[in-house]
Amino acid sequence: MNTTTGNKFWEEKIETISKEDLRELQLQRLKKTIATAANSPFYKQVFEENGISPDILQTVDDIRKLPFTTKAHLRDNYPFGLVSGDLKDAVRLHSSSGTTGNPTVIVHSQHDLSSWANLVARCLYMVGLRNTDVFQNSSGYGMFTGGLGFQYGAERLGALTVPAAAGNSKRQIKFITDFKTTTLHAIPSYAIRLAEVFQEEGIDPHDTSLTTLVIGAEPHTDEQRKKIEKMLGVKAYNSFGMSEMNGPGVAFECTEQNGMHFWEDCFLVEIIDPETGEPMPEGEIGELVLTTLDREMMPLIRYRTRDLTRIIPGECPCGRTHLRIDRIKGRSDDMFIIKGVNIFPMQIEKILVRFAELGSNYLITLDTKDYQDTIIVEVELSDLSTDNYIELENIRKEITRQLKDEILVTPKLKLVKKGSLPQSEGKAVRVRDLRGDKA
Ligand code: DLL
Repeated sequence: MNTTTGNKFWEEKIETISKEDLRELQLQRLKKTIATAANSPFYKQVFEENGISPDILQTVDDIRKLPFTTKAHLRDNYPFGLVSGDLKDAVRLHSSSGTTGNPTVIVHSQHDLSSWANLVARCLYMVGLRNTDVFQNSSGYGMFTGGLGFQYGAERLGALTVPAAAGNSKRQIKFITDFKTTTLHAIPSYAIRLAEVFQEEGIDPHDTSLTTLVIGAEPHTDEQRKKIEKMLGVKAYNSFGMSEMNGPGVAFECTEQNGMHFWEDCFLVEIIDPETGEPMPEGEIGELVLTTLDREMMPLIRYRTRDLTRIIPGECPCGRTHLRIDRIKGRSDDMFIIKGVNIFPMQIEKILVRFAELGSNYLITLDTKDYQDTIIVEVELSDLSTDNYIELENIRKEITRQLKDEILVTPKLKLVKKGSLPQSEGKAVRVRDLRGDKA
């Protein structure tokens, strides 16, 4: 670990490890993970049924001999059926906010929390955070891992850490100004909201000490990132994680801003065809499947994330050897089908972001009318839009045309007043599917 300001790496040796050494390290850790997992009631049964023991692994690719773990397994074995360690050594529990049924629960030991904090420190160091910086976290604290996850990581790095927590934008801005915050963590939809409040308060964010933004936890397009960077006068780095894999600190962009490095010493990455479960050809989009390699209380093996992405081929000029994944295209369960066409919300966002007359808050509603699927896109206007009805109508037609080109069906587009769509405190809700309600 590195606390000096001159070095480019938090842990140079591990971040620049050769591919051969990395594979060897992964193999050793994978064997250990399987041996540990066998102590949980769930994996004990799975391994017995499938005749699995650590010595079936000759190479890392032999992981394919093991079955997948899914969210349903976590729910069905709620709360502790996948816990492999002794609960007396467990020190923290996070749970997801599942809307139906049991939530998913992840339990951590002291070792797990320390490993997690180190990974988050590694990410933050990579984008330039140092112990002389002030790091402000606008995530919700509590069960959502963006709060405590970043808190302990930034503290491990040695930055002065401000646990501002979610909401209260005026107070966030006061903290940024008074404490000279240099790096802010925010979910992308909130970063936009904050930029708007800066404007309302008559403060130019470019005049503050803020230089770096860490954004993640929800899908966003590269266009959205650029817009946020411009509005707040910062460099914004994409951060990927999920509670089942600790939380944040799983994959993170470096200063090249071209894909997120996946920390392969702690996670084994597979990209599979979500239909067949077979590996996708190199560089192609598929479902991300992850195995923890450094977790002792609750290891997960071949966990199906439902997130769709691809591995970016080639080496990164930053010198880190850990693979890079592309921006998350969506979740396989986010995709909706309208008139037989598969659509991801990000395809719609990509078009909306092109228009300066539009704000960033939008809502897609799927409904049925006369036995036909309909798609309604409501989007807030920005301060740059006009009041002139004819001009607005022309803009509406142009956006509708571009949306049709992208998603192949014609949506009903409604331009609505700024601030009129619901603004969530946590992750933005972009799609409302009312089709099932009428059945
Ligand atoms: O969102 C952990 C986190 C907190 C990540 C703070 C980054 C920053 P969950 O609430 O379990 O955990 O949600 C995980 O969010 O499977 C993805 O679908 C989505 N997601 C997370 N990061 C990104 C990202 C946290 N950078 C789920 N881009 C994941 C797109 C993301 N989607």
